[in-house]
Order: sequence, then structure tokens, then C-alpha cells
Amino acid sequence: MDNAELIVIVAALAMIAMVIWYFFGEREKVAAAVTDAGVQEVKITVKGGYSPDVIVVRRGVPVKLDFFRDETASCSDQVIFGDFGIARDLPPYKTTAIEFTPDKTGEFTFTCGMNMLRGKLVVT
Ligand SMILES: [Cu+2]
Repeated sequence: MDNAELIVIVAALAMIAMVIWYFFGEREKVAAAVTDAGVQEVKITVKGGYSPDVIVVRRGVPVKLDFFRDETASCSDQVIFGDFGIARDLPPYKTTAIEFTPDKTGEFTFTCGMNMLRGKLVVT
């Protein structure tokens, strides 16, 4: 095996690792902090994805998710929590609060309007 072949193999492995990370990696997991008002609040930045993209909350306690959309890319102009019947427009460069009380435990995916950007709400 010469150097050129080795470089190709290493580059291919790196690309495969990136694809796996992109689709399956949990980039950032955050447990909601409870405010004085008894609300579980998390700030989420929307920019080519959701950050954090895994949010852990407790069942039966009101949740406030502050989505700050830091872009104009049309992909992220809506966020949908299908399991909770929530669909909300996110104006660019503004914070949109989504408030509800999770009444069931489990892992619930939230997405953009096209089902491309994904995050996960874990209710314990
Ligand atoms: Cu999208």
C-alpha cells in the first residue's frame, strides 16, 4: 500500500465518522433548570440545528423552551413538537417561547417544518 492509498482510506474513514456523528451523535444534552416560578426553562439556539439538541425535563412540571433563531435560513422557520400537538413559527433573530406541561414520559422528537432539523425532548 502506498501513501496515496493510505490517504484515501483515512479520508474515507473520516467522512464515514462525520456522517455517523451527524445523524446519530448527541451533540449536546441539557437538563432543564427550574426557575423560582417553578418552570423548567431551557434556552435553545436555532442555527442549522438545535443547540442543545437533547433536552431533559420532568413530567408534570411546566416547561418553557426559549427558541432563539439565529438565522434566516427557511429550513428552521418552524418548530414542531408532534407528540404534544405544537407547531410554532420562529421569527429570525428573535426568541420564541414554547410553553407546555409534559403529561407523559418518554423521548419525543422535535423537528423543523420539513422534518430535517431534529432535537429530542426527554421527559422523565
Ligand atoms: Cu427544515
